[in-house]
Amino acid sequence: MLALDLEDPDPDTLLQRSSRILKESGEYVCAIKINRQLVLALGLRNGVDKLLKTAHESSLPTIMDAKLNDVGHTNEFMLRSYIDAGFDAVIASPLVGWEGGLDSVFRLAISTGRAVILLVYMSNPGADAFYSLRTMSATGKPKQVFELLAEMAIEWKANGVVVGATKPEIISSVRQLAGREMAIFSPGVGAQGGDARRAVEAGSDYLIVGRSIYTDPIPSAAAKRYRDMAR
Ligand code: BMP
Repeated sequence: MLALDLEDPDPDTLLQRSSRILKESGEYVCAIKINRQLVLALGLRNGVDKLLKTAHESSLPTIMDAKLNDVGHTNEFMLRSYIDAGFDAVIASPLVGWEGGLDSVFRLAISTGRAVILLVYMSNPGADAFYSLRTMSATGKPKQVFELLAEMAIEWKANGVVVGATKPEIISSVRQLAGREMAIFSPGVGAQGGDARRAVEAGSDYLIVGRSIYTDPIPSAAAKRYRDMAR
């Protein structure tokens, strides 16, 4: 999956560059992930929505990496804006919990045929400080935070989970816990040091790649390389 996180001080140039990378690399990726940084820079209307249209013309699903993590009514409002702009899926954080947190997100996603992907273990080195904390589950069994989050994803019937490609051993644990059906999305390949082969062998279904594609002198060639590696 292509993480389209380009930066440019000029919004028109940013849109043109993002669109070019998307068109050139599109045939080698299976989806597009857009981050809040691009939404801030371009706006949803007459900006990011143009990229979504381009992606959809190539049959590429679009994922809004909103990391939704607020109370229910604002989560719902944000998700509705993303859906209205044309997004097919959203990334949310399960830390906020179900009731009055992500319940509204799942409800809206289900009623509009959208997917929800939950953050279970982030790819950055500092993520260990929280996601691997040992804690006690409701049944009194000791568990690590990411295990609880993966269990929430299963219970809430999320469409997938995010586990950093930099943590192959965690990918394996989540795969064991969640079974074959749960899609695992792994960012952190390349620029953050994650190894594509190790992530896939550990059980990841989708590699999320940003800088290692869009900063390459030939982005389409880099996208093809990662696609071939994943295969
Ligand atoms: P890059 O391949 O350039 O490192 O980008 C990774 C992308 O994945 C970024 O869009 C980032 O926001 C996202 N991401 C991540 O890097 N680690 C996570 O744990 C979760 C993410 O969403």
